[in-house]
Amino acid sequence: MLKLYGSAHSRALRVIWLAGELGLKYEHKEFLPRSPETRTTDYLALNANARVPTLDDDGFILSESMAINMYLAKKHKSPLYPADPKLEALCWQWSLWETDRLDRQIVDYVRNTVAEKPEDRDAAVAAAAWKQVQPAFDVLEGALAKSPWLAGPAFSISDLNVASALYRALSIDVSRWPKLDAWLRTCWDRPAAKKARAMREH
Ligand SMILES: N[C@@H](CCC(=O)N[C@@H](CS)C(=O)NCC(=O)O)C(=O)O
Repeated sequence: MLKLYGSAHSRALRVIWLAGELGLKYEHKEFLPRSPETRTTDYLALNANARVPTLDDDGFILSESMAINMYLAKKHKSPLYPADPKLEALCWQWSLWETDRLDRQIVDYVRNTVAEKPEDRDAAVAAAAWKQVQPAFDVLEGALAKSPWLAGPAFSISDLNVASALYRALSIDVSRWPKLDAWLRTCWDRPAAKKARAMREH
């Protein structure tokens, strides 16, 4: 039995999107970040970080959203997971790059500019985050100017992992990076992405 811990209001969003692409059935424990459910002894035994998402695949326990997506796509022999080791490596490269360069930064920027109530925003946090988001967006723009997809000739787990992590960028103006803008919207236009997004925004 496959079980996913983590609400669509968390980084589980990217796993929900992938599960939709793969047509997987799973039990969904919609735990919110920092909720009491993530602090129980049972949950801490699955994920000592007390964070979401966590995957339980018939007793195989995995955390880290990017690793979960790579695992599921590979295990289910998805066309989204390239067989060519070089393209596979590019998928790892972009997923790790996103985690390092943008994962926290884009959330900090968007929360402190548009997502939170004005009284809860911190302009200094937003400014510091934006300083990091801009060069990372330049890198993506450069890559997407050379190729419409991040790893190989078609949409892959690489695009899914990076675009899903950029969910927050959907609510800001990124037209300064036209390739990134178009790519992000194309990725999020996929039926599984729209379904995942609807779960978050309903
Ligand atoms: N690198 C981890 C990050 C997991 C993470 O930070 N999840 C957030 C929700 S999006 C969380 O559970 N936060 C709870 C906390 O900070 O205590 C991943 O990608 O899975």
